[in-house]
Amino acid sequence: MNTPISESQRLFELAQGLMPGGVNSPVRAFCSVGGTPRFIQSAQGCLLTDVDGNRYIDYVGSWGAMIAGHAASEVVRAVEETLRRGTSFGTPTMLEVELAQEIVARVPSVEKVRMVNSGTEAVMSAIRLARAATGRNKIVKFAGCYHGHFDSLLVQAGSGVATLGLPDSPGVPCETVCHTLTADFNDLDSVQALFKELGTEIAAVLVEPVAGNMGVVPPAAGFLSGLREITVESGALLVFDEVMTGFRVSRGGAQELYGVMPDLTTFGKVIGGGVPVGAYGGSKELMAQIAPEGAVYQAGTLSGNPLAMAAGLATLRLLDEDTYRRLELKSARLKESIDELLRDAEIQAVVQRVGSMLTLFFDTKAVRCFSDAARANHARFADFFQNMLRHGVHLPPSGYEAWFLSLAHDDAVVEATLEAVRKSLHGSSVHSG
Ligand code: HOZ
Repeated sequence: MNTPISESQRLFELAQGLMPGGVNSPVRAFCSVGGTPRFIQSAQGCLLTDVDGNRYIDYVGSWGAMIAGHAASEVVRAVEETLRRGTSFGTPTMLEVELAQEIVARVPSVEKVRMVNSGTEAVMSAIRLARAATGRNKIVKFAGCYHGHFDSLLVQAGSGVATLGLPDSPGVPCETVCHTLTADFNDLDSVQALFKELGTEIAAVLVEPVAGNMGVVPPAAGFLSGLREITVESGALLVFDEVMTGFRVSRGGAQELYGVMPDLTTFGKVIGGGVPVGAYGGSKELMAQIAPEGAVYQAGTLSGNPLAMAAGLATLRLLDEDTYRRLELKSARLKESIDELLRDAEIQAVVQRVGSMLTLFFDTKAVRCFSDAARANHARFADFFQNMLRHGVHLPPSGYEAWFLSLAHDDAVVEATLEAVRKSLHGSSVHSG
């Protein structure tokens, strides 16, 4: 007898005829882990329910946006009330002012902010500003860091580009990437070498202060402050891409956690509470160069959209010192308990964590840069991923991504996750050595 086809399989087949790979963003297609992406019907807290009625503990969290959990009542209420008053006006609103106030109050390096619609757009705009402000063209990025699908940054990129094993993207003219220089994450010497050769042409160093798009890779001691020193000395700007880490790893993001102030910061994810959003900001002087105050042009029909502003504000208002402390405790417990399970099972793997972001790498040594992340055993991760899914836990479908906890991941959920990890490690073809 044939196994009945699930509704997710049926929809995926249909979707593949209608959308490239059946998805609207590549990592969702399960290419590197195999199998069928689950089509989600609804979500509440940290639980996803798919169209077949299966429930999963969610560690994707819309790739970090859902720090408050899915359909948090405060966020739903704020969006519903806003929705009733109209969805977009193309004129300023009070919500934009309130969200800007909230961001500026939490991040001292940001005195003024511009809202956009995605992290990609935020980074693209920040790079334009950095080039205009310095009168230079070259940008230093790090192998394995991902800053969205903006042409000039699709060079040795992490996230979906790494997951699919694409060297660089066709369709990006070499004239567009000739100003992009690549250094190694956590390797100041590789940055110094670029500055020694081309320092007077470098507009900015762009970095995820905690890399999250090659899996979670924390900055080594002195790395971020070293970037700060190099950029100050050479007159380049330091740009932190905090699309993932902003308002996630602490109240003021990674820059607060590590005590390093960048010139410009990009945001996304958490500040939209699950509605499309992005933002970039910096000092008043730098941001004064953006139109209409200055000549650097950047615009958007839906920028500062009321629904995104309302969802972001409601989310940020849930995030105080106490919620970050609770998130930290839960995340630390999850990591430490997985470490213990790995030790007991004699499986060589490392769990890397910063705040409520973590990644399990099937490798023997700590992962410090993209070549380390690429060396990890991704076939083992795929095996582990499938087992976890079978045991009701939905991880990001790639070993190059971060798992995200939310306020809704309580002790019982962490316990259930650990039980799934224990079964998945034992039930898989993952062996020691
Ligand atoms: N930065 C996110 C993943 N690392 C984006 C999600 C996506 O590419 O779909």
